[in-house]
Amino acid sequence: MTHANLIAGEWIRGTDAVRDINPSDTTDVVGEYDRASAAQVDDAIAAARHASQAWARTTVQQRADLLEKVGLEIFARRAELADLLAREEGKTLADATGEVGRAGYIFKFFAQECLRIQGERVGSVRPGVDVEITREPAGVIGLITPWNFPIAIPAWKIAPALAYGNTVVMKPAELVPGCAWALAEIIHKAGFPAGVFNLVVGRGSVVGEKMVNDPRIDAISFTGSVPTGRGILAKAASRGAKVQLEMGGKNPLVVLNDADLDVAVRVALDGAFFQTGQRCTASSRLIVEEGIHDKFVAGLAEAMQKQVIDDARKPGTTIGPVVDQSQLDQDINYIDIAKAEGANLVAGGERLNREKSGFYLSPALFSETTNTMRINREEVFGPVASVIRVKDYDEALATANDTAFGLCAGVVTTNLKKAAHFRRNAETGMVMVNLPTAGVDYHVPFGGRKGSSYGSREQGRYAAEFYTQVKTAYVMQG
Ligand code: UN1
Repeated sequence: MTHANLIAGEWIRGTDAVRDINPSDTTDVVGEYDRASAAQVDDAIAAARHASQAWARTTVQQRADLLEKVGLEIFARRAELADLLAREEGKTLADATGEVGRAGYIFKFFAQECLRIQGERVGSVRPGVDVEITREPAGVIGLITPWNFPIAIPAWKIAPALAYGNTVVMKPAELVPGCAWALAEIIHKAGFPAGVFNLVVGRGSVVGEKMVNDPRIDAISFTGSVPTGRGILAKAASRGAKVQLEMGGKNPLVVLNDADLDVAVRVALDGAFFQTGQRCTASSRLIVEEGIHDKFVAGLAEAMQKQVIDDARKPGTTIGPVVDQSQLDQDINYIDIAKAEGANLVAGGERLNREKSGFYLSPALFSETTNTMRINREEVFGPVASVIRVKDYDEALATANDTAFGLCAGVVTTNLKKAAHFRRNAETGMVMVNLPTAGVDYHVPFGGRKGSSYGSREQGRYAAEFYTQVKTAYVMQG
């Protein structure tokens, strides 16, 4: 089955197509998704621009009703969408089901959020003048989404964009066009006016490039790698566009001597390896205090042996495959780098063969690493984590903060004072206490500091910062 792009409310066929491959079984083609040509991207941007004014003037009730409809439809099709997600991306069916639910709730949340768009009225310093501060739509938004959350990340960008009265052109990652296409179909069928939401599948170098450079796009929200994000920022900012970037992480999980060992192992296993470690929030640096170090490493290695690495849709699988060959090559390359740097491979890191031909890799745990090694400086984006031994809490905190990234930091401890201190002093946008660094709520701000993020926060009501622009009106009283 072929899938066209959604441009100005019509399904427009492309010239060539992306083959969406199942990473659990590379003989399984999930579908063919047409690539939009540069001229078609141009049409999509023109359509979004054209639809922009009328959409900005719709009532909050009209927008709330449409978003609610999308949310309900996602829930009605949850099982089918989860199967598609697990099939094209490789996360387990349970994780995929959770992610589809998250996407549904995000639409429902922003349906309500439409009704809460607020302004302010303040007194003027001048007599006889009223001052009113309101939020207006940012305009036409370009969304560029990654492959690791094929429906939740599109949802958390599209829903606020539409809720606050913007129109959208979205380019999903070429590895996972299936979920994006399904979501576009749901949005189309819900009855949004033509051009309010446009889907353009294609390469970053063609479609993404055009979106980033086109002056008719007012703002770009991107989630993906650091080099791509930096490139987008340079180009989009140079023409004055608003930019929001969510990029990498090298998230620390600190385990203190007083931690409950079972909690520490469970939190590390989930944070580092679930969803094949393919989360920008994954815990890739496990910073462990001396007194609990050996027990923790042994406990985590034991828990890793119990994982079932297999077809994402097979009952019982706990960790699915790596997303594709090039990501697998990158993971294996970093495992080799770590070995060459003198890290000790405690468990895993092996290419696995299963009944079907997929990109299977056993999760890899390194010990005896230092924070200066490349394995602890650079993001791998796979099921690879390393343990850094530290002598006390102060060294743990300093090590946690000694990184170019700042997305999320976690601590496992039973000591309230240290938990509170860590929470205050971690140089990250998000902090977790006795919880994995990955796995976040859908209604509160998401984002990082330092090299992890740029611009204002995503999600929850904080999303308004990016998707609206503020107007201050001074009115002479009649
Ligand atoms: C999560 O950990 O639940 O790309 C969300 C990512 C993040 C989303 C993580 N933007 O991994």
